[in-house]
Amino acid sequence: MLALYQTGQAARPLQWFRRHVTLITYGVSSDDNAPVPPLMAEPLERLASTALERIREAPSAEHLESVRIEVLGRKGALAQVSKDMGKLAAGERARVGRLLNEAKRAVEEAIEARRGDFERAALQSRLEAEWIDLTLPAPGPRPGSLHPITQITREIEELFTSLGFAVLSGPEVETEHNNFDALNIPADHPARDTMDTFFVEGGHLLRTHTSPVQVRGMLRFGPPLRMIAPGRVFRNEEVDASHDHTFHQVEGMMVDRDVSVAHLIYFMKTMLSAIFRREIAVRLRPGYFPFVEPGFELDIQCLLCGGAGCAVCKQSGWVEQMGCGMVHPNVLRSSGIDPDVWSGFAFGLGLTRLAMMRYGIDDIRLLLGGDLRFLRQF
Ligand code: 2NL
Repeated sequence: MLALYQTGQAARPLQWFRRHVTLITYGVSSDDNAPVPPLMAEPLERLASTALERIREAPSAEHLESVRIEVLGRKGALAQVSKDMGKLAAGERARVGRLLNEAKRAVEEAIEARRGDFERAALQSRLEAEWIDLTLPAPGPRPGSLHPITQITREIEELFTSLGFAVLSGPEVETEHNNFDALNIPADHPARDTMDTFFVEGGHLLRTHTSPVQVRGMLRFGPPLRMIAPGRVFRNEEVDASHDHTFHQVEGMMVDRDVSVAHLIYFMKTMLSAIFRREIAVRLRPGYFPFVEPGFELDIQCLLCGGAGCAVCKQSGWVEQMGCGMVHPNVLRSSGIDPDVWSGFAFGLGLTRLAMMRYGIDDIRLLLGGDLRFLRQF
């Protein structure tokens, strides 16, 4: 690469030097007589003034940096001049050296100044975008919400406590006796197949319903007795959108002298009207549960069509809601209550199904899945 090309004379005035010393900083011409391209012919001063102009007009800090590298960098234009100075005569070299230093300082200062412009502009735009009003009151902790099943459970608890019922709870790991035998479901009873569950070492099992809590209630308090037992129960289920291995129910019972189906109907209507927040019509059909006699399937009049018939009630006007009945004498006896003196009604209501109906949840697995995006909606 050709660089400084020297006109020969040593002691020319500076002005002359500025006009005539030609810097060839880029490229090589194969033909020495060919006109030198304008960029290659840039005198040092023009190199500097072009650089200063590019610095002034640099649109961004990144662009400015690329100008800096081109001009001041190790392989930049000024470095090239500096390298080519070796070919000058000693006197010329000193003058060119001075010029070079001046140019370098001017360019460096201009770059610093322009960089300062960009930094101030960047700070200004951050200050405009990121300000906060410190006089505003703090937002405080984000409020949480109760799980939909907890909400329904609490409503039902409130209603029943207002009607003189106790709210009881009991262990989720139960004895086979409390979960089955005491409920008129002996070892060889076919109902055991429909309530397959998880057994743990030592013969205990995960309760399949909250009935064992009622057994404990009867043993502990005796009659007369009004109680409900909401809670988590377990079944060995093939899990899909409508079956989970873990779900919630509430059972309840009232044992007193002369309790009849009339009492049962009154309390069920009252409970369901509170849950659905309107007057609910109910219908009883015979239904089988080993722990009651007689046992009933309780239907409510369809809330969508009011009983006229629609897709939800399959044109029948009624929707199956829960099971209930009069406590079986064997069950009373097992828990130390004389069925000749006392009678009672009992019921079981699926809270999981109720929550799904109320909130339009179409997959049971969402309820216990723990996904906050789901839970935050309640
Ligand atoms: C259903 C049906 C029912 C009961 C639960 C009960 C408990 C005792 C004695 C007598 Cl200790 N009965 N519970 C009675 C009838 C039906 O549940 O389909 N539940 C979701």
